[in-house]
Amino acid sequence: LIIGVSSCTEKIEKLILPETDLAKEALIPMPLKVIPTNSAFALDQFTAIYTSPRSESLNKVGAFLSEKINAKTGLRLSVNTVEGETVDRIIYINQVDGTELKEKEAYQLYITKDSIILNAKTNEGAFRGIQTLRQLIPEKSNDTLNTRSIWPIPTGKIIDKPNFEYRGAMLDVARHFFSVEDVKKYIDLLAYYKINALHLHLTDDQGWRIEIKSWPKLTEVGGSTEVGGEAGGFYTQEDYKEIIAYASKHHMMVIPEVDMPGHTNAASVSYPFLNGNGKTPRLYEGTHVGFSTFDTRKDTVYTFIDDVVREIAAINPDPYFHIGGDESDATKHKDYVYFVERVEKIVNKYNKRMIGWDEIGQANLDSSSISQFWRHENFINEAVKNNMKVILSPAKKAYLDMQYDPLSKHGLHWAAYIPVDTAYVWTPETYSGIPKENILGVEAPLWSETISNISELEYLAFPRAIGYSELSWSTKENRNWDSYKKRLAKQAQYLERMNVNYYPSKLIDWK
Ligand code: TNX
Repeated sequence: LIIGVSSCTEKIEKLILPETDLAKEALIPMPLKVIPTNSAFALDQFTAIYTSPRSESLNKVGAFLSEKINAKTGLRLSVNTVEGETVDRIIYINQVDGTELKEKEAYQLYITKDSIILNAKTNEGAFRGIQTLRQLIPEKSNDTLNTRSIWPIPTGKIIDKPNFEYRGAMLDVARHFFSVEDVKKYIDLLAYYKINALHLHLTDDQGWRIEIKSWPKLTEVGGSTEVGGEAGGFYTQEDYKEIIAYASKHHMMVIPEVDMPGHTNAASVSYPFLNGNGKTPRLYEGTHVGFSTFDTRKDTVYTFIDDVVREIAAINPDPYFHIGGDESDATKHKDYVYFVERVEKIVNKYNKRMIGWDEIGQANLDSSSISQFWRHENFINEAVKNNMKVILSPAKKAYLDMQYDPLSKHGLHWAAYIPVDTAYVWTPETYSGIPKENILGVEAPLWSETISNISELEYLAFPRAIGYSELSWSTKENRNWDSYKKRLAKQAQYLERMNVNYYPSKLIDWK
């Protein structure tokens, strides 16, 4: 046991601190470097948070930490308010410039028994560091060593930064609609594991889920149903802004996807002039793909797309716009290429970088555009030759809608069964021969043909989404299944406190 002296005059009291090992903590994703010093910082009611500078934005990061400490421990830590005598120990959040902190998401944590110092160059870096700190706070206080409750945080040093800059999760709100509250809960859970991109698949054959003021029938008609025939739904622009604001508080980008020229039945039912497959479009509640297409040779279709991109870009400040582009089986090859090249210009006009599923590799695109690998090696190679960046979402490894095994509930298995180990044990750095410098990051898509509520969403996403966070944040040298599965087992406490319906895979020794 290590004895620390509490400095507060009224309560001079020797705190008894447990021995710790920072290197054995269940941190996910695994930080770059962890150096333990075996003592403890006693988080208790006499701890306060200070930020430097006391800027509004850094103050918000401090307030976020205080809010989360409150939710976990019940303690109320003040942020940037002098409370003199009642404060014994301080958690400092500092904005600093340093050679090791040049990346925007890098941070360093110095934990001693007297203070915690979190250094980062940006608010984003500080926010990532806070997730690490949250994971170090024990779920239960230690009430036996001292006369008051303390939450001992292991001392030592953590130096950390992400391996990939893009660490994403996609949610399909088109096949089944998910409410703003559901999306916020998913953001909470993903942010805890340092995911920084939420890709929303907003439109598909079965539903159009985002209000476009200049084309109101998209949601009135196209948003009125979903797979299975329930009522569907959509986000008003106010709802959508609420999602953006919530994501931004969690330093998470939102990537809006309007899937086209295929997967557009809901749009064409709303405005039949868009349709290019020669049939009369009707609302669709099934799960087939590949039957719909826009009419790629009509200028009015591009006027429509311009309005849609403009309205969404105006409420979604993040740098990317996803145009889908997958499974356009009802579009002729030359029309598909023409369409993607023309839509790229619209996206760029609104100052967004275009992302599309890997089929867009067939078009001749600007190297600023990004191809999302899901299945076609030939198309992704074309994109790489074009010097484009790639997001890795190989269906066989990274699709959250694949069943864990033949007996697990929900999900499909057209690409593979993906048990928790298969989801984790692969190497994005060398996947499919794509050079590492072309890889922007990893994203785990969750298609929603087979799930219709947050509990079913959680069953497919957890625990696998946690593994994708480590695959995209941590270096290859720091990833290891045996270590990961022990750390994953300990996430049960957090998941249970958050009321997450995770899949209790038998591969993990949940305590
Ligand atoms: C393929 S992945 C699709 C989606 C389906 C998914 C089901 C991709 C780009 N297209 O339309 O929802 O399979 O796993």
